[in-house]
Amino acid sequence: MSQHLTLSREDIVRLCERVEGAQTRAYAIPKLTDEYPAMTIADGYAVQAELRRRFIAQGHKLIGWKAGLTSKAKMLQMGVNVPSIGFLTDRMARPESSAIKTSDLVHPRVECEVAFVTKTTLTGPGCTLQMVLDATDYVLPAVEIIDSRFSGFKFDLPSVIADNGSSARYVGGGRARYPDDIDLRTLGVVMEKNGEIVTMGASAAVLGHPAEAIAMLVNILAELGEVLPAGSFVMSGGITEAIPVKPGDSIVARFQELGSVSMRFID
Ligand code: OOG
Ligand code: MG
Repeated sequence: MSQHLTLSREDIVRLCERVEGAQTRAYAIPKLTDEYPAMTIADGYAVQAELRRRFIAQGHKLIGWKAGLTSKAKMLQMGVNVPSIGFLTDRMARPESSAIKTSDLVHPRVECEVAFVTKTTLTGPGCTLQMVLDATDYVLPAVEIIDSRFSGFKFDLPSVIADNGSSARYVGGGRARYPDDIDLRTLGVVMEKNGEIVTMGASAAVLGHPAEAIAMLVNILAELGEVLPAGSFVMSGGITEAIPVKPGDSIVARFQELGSVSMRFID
């Protein structure tokens, strides 16, 4: 990590328990830097790693990873201009077209993302866009349901990293495609909420090419001493800003070349 650790082991465990409580019982907490203003990005990843360790010890399975804050729209919306990563487990996955409960979430928002499924291990540092494309089995459209555990959905980079990049739920679907068969930079996406278009964009919004976000993610994993194993499901980050949802809302994300992903929200 480019920044050093400032938190003690006890602080890391304490903050992890605070984030875990907020995630599993769905309540908002103040951002962690209110109490620990010197917290660094490395501290954030140390809390996130402890959270991952606990979830896996509880029987959750690691399915893959997510890149976050990889588009201008997302950076502007959240006021943070450095990308981040978080992990994804089996407990966060929801089927396409399903009804997603909101009573176990704080203030959910949805965003359209291109997801990659890998067929060989990717290792950093020095992972490139071409290495990602060569290691990609197929791509598919996805909707991420993010849910910051911080009050007012307001945070800074160390806090949001500790909160696992606001990860809450994700839905993959649509039509899987081989990366060589489509131009991954120019995919248009339109999001509809209750039948009305609420936001739209193109995949190049994500670091110029969504595979670039996966390369960035692999290089951050390398700094954490990890690799991206074959068979990982990896989301490249929201193309547009995230849209709030509440019970009764239905969402359809329509992706050029990749089909659509839909879901509805219930209490
Ligand atoms: C942080 C997570 C960002 C994305 O796709 O950019 C993210 C947040 O906005 O709460 O998942
Ligand atoms: Mg996202």
